[in-house]
Amino acid sequence: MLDIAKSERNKRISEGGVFKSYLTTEYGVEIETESFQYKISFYNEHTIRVHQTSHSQDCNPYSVVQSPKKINFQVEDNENSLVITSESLDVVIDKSPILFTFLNKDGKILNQDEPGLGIQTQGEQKTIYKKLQLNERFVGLGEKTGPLDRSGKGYQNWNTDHFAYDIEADPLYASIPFYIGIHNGLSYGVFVDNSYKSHFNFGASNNRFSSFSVDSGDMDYYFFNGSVSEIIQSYTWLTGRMSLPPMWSIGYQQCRYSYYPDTEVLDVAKKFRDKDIPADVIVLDIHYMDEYKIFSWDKERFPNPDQMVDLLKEMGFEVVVICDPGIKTEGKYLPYDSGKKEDVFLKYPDGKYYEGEVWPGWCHFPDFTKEETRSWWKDMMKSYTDIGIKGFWNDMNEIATWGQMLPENIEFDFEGEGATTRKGRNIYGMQMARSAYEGASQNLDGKRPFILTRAGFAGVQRYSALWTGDNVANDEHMLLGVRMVNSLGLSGVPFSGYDVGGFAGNGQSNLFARWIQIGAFSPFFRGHSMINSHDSEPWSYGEEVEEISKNYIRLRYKLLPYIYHAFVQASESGTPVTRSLCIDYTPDDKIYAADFENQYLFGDNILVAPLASDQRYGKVYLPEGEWYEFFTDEQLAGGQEMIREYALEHLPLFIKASSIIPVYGDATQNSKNVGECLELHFYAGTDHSSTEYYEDDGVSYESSNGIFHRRLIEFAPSQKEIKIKEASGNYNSKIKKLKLVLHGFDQNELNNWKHGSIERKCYSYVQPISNFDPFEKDHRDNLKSENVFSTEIAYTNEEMVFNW
Ligand code: MIG
Repeated sequence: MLDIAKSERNKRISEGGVFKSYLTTEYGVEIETESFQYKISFYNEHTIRVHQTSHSQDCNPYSVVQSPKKINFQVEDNENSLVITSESLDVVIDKSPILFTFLNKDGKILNQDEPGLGIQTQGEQKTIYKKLQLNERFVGLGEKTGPLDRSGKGYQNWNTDHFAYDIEADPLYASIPFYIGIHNGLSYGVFVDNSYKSHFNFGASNNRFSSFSVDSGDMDYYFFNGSVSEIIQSYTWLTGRMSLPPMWSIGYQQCRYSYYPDTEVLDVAKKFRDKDIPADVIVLDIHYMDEYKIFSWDKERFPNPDQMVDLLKEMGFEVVVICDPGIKTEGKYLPYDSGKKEDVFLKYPDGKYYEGEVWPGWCHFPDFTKEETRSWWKDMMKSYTDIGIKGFWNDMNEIATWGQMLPENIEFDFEGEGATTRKGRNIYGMQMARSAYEGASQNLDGKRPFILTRAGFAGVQRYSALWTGDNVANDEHMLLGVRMVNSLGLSGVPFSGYDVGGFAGNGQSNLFARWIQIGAFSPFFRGHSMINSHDSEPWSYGEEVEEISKNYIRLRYKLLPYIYHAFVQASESGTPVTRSLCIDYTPDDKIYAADFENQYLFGDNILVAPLASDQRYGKVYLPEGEWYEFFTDEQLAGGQEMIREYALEHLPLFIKASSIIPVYGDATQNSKNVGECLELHFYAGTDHSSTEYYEDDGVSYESSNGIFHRRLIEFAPSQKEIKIKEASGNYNSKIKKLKLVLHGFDQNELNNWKHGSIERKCYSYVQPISNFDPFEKDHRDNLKSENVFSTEIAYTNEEMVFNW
């Protein structure tokens, strides 16, 4: 008996196998053990793939868009280990049993397999155990609830529809098996490239290891080294980046489950214009359809959809329509008939189409993992694109069906490789988003579409924005949404957001006021709420909240050049639009504390400290450096915690000293009406800084043909110089007038200003709120700065230099 137990244990200890032989390849090494093959390959200097496989490979063809690259490395074959050294990263592979250790060039251990556990197999499930490092933190993993630092927590990846989820619920709609580990001033990333259900343990219920498991398929992961921001760059290089979305999709979007009939849709749009609240999009939820059948319109509620779309366009609105994947199994319904003819639907192993029940009734589901299906979907989408619709909201693509128990034996094409639900489920939503993106891009003849999805997987950012599903109208959810969007940003998805105001339940007016303020600093900015709940538009909560909403929506539009530039950064380097402070202030323990973990940088320079709706005092932590209160220009030293009083209309926002913020001061109505004046705001400081002003037509892909207007702006305080470099690109900027706005500058210094007059002014990013309640009078904050200097000149393409 004892012997059996012992040999069983020995077997479990060494499941990585014992080294037999190895071979050096162009990209790394291949190791044979008695049980497995390990393929270790460099993808770039900072990215190395560890792929454990047996004779038949079982990989994910959908997430990675790069292939291995030749870089310089050496292999040293020692008695007990194989050592791979490269310019930025070394890997030591113990031979008996196989164990991996990753080290940086200072010889510091970034990450290592836990000796004694290593890799283990139970049935088809494989788990890698990693030694828990001293005070190790874990961030990322995409759309997950819970804290910024996930240490002590465990999660699963299995795309799941979860209405009104609990604030600790897991899993949710989208899965991104990528996280970043942080310890001892070091950081590394791990992307587990396997679409089966996966499990991550960051030291939950144990003090020995962190681990990741895949329920089946190959254990195939990528290891990244570098700073947190370099790791995000490498991960998004590997899995692809967002292409620049249409400018209008970055504006305010108004949604409701559901606006109907067409006259109500037009009324809502008109109300924005009458009230002078900017907005770009009206979103149509499921009631636009005839009995919820996709690619159809309800004939009574929407008799002339093309006319309605035209009228909305005249008012300056784009239209986004919801798209559910289920195709009702009903004859004489084109998508059903042609879908059967083209054989595009998911099947059971016996070849019968899978049928599941959802909004339209019993449905078949297009197999988006098949090329022919994606091209069929593109043709179906013509009914929308032909009438000028450019926005597509992909819902229910987990796949959600009544019963929430998608059978596990359904077969997916998987680009001809074949897979069942177990491997295909997490991929489905992403491939639906891909179909929408590729289909709409082709149908729209050179115009950028806007694609939104609920479900997704690693790489979904190439096709779509993502929102966090059915949240609840309360403070905890509002703050959770901020963390989820920040976590998505750490995980390669820069364009994401939450239902502003809360989807399920009815929120109080203060909650909406706070939520719209915070939402204005979210990459995707959309108000949405559920059927049978109160109205939830910016004017639905009384005049005070309407004024607040108007201020912050307008502020969003004023900041469009700053935000658009952050989107350009995301599309070029993967740097997210909302940046958890763990990106730029990684070693600062304070930023992970429960009081401060929701704070983030919006773009390069604006720090947002979200505040709950009932909080009149905000606890804020400013990391190292010098800061300005955004509205008042009060100067604040970083590296300190503060408790500050905040009126309801005042969101805690701070600007880094030496920042340059481009602003469209005259923006109105929508993203097409940003005015002809570019304000460049400079905040006095000691550091040199630079940014770019970027403009293009906002709707086409012509920027890739050089049709853009782009220029570097440099601010050198010690040289007392502002330099706006010559513009590059062939786009004719709409800007005619340049306004320099200097914050925190010394009057005496500016006496030397050499470029005409510069005047001391009062500046405010927002309008004062009316005094609705005399008792509240003392609680109104004075959101303006008295100490700003500004000057105006003509805007030209040549280099402009200013000294003082
Ligand atoms: O079964 O289309 O998350 O935003 O309003 C619910 C109706 C289906 C779920 C989405 C929500 C949307 C709703 N949808």
